[in-house]
Amino acid sequence: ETGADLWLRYPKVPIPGRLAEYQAAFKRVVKSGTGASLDVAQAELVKGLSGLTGGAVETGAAVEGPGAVVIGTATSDAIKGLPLASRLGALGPEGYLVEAADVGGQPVIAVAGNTEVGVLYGTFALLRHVQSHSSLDKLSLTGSPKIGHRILNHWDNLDRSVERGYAGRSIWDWSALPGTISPRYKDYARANASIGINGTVLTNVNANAQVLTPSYLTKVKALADVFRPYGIKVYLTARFSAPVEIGNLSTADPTNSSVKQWWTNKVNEIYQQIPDFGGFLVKANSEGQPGPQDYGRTHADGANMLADALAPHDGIVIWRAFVYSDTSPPDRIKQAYEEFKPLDGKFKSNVLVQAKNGPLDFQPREPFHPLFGAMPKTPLALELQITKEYLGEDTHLAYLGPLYEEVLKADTYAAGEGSTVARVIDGTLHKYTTTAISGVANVGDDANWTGSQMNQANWYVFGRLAWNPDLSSEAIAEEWVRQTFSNDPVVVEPVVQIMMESRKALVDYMTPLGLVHIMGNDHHYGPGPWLNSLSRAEWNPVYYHKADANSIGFNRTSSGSNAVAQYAAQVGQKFGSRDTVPDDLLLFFHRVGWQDKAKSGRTVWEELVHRYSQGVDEVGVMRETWKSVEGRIDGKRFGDVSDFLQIQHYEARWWRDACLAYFGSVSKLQVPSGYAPLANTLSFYQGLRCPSDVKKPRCSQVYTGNPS
Ligand code: BDP
Repeated sequence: ETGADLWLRYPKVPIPGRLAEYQAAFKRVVKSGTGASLDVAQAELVKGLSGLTGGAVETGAAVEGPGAVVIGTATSDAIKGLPLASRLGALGPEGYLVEAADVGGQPVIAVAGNTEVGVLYGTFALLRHVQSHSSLDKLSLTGSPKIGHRILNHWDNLDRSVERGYAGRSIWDWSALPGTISPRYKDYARANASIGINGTVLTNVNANAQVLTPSYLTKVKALADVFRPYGIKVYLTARFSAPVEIGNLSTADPTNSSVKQWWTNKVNEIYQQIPDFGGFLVKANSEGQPGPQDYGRTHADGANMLADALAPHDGIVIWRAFVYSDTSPPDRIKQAYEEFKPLDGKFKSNVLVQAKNGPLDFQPREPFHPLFGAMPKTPLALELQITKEYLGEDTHLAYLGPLYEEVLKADTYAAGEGSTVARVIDGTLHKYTTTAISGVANVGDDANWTGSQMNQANWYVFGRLAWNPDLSSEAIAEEWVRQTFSNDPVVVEPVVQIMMESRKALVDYMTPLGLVHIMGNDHHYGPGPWLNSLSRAEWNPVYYHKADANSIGFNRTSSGSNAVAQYAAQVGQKFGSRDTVPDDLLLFFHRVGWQDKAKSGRTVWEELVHRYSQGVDEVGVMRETWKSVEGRIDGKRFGDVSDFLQIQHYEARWWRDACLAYFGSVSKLQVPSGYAPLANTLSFYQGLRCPSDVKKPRCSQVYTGNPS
């Protein structure tokens, strides 16, 4: 197996009793009503149930006997008379119910929704249930999404390179579109629909205006046509200077009437081709991107101008809050709040402001972004990174469910206790009428889609949490393993255990104790805490840890940058006090002496050594644990994961030794006895050059033997 089937593998059920139960229940799929989404739901059930039962499940026009799955909307002939139809109303346009029912005196399984797409979501819920070998007795599956727009953000360029992509080239083959439609587009849509994703931004936030030209819009339309039956809307990134670059105007000033007219015309042109176009995602005045500030206007001026053009078509603007500049305050992380908080209430109703999970930049661990809870009048969208830019890219196994869960459950205290980030973004806290969550996609044209077998889980968990941010990441991990590898407990338990420990292990060997952004410049892959040569201070790792002979850490308390004041009082006090700040975020908020004590009783230096060492050991345990599934899953995927775990183990040691060599050189402290000595000198690590294509031989190949 290459992994190409993702979690939609549908292998024959190996347990005789369960197989018999399924074979009796799944003889044919009866579609009540017509429509493109019903067609794909029926096709998916036929494919899935045929595979799982090992027989040919048929399609049928009517329930002719026992063993039918009946799919339809609430108003369809087969569903409308059923008792469950009355309960559908409360579930909204995308909700579903899957239950045993009686149609024409025959026991059936009904898959019902208020819309066809709801039926499709019910279809995938049933297939998930069956792929997990669960009983059909008292079957009752119900769901409706808590967040309205659940969107992948592709950072894909028109030349098929992918910014921060580690899974090959872009899956959008622009030169072959619209004439050639790769079968992958449909499988991409199936995979997304199966986890409830209902939107995709096709292009990079560092945008290229060309995608808005007529020839590209025809290609975009072709993709939208493939995705539509799966309930997936297409969005594009809008380059703010497009009116100048492709429109021959001399300005892109959002208050200029020609500029407004240009965007209105452009949006109308898009909707002519794509009537359900989702809208624009915009990165403006950030990292060199053009924006309204170039003309002395605000983010709200820029966003509202686009919002006006989109509003007649029900399109939305997702305006990113990822801003920092070299003129920013002495603490980069404060800028987004300072720029956006004063604009609360100034955005049109079809604008969302999208903030990354943390105030810095997708680090292995950072606190939640202080904008969450701070903009009650502006719907905030949460941006998570699925592609692992700072977390070991394709190779390192880091299941991001716990990271996502950590931010969703973080309490902003915006309206007292329980004001979690999840309640902010699902709109319940501030009564947002529009809600969204985005994940920066990790999908490419690699056979396994995501650059590694295990990275598929991060796509999966993003979708499942976007649907319901209250699900547990552990339960989702189990779901994924059951569908992707095996239902055998001797596989499920160890693999879930590896996944659940993996992100903590990575934080331990890369950025323990609240360290951040100490990766090598540009590639962000290997360690580079010593780096200090880039032109802008906040691009350099030394800016973030500020280690010297006496101390380490960034003082963000009231005696420092006072970034803690951007949080609600309870949160700011907790982070700002040395007594209450969790050690996991210690150096993010505090500057401490090397000999100060961590909560463990160890000194800060000893704690750093301890955590770095523990991280390497944890990967060793993950590796050993993985060995236990050998022979219980297919050899190809077993081998893929084993190979990457070996690389990860070596590279964890590289991270540990390089970071401790550097911090030890600054603090003049030695690795205490009882811990492995450093394998090489600091200058050795500083001399390593990490290849820009990290699939090439690793810097860490210098290690031999057991990395522990
Ligand atoms: C940073 C990435 C950069 C992105 C930027 C962003 O390194 O490639 O363009 O985020 O989110 O983390 O705009």
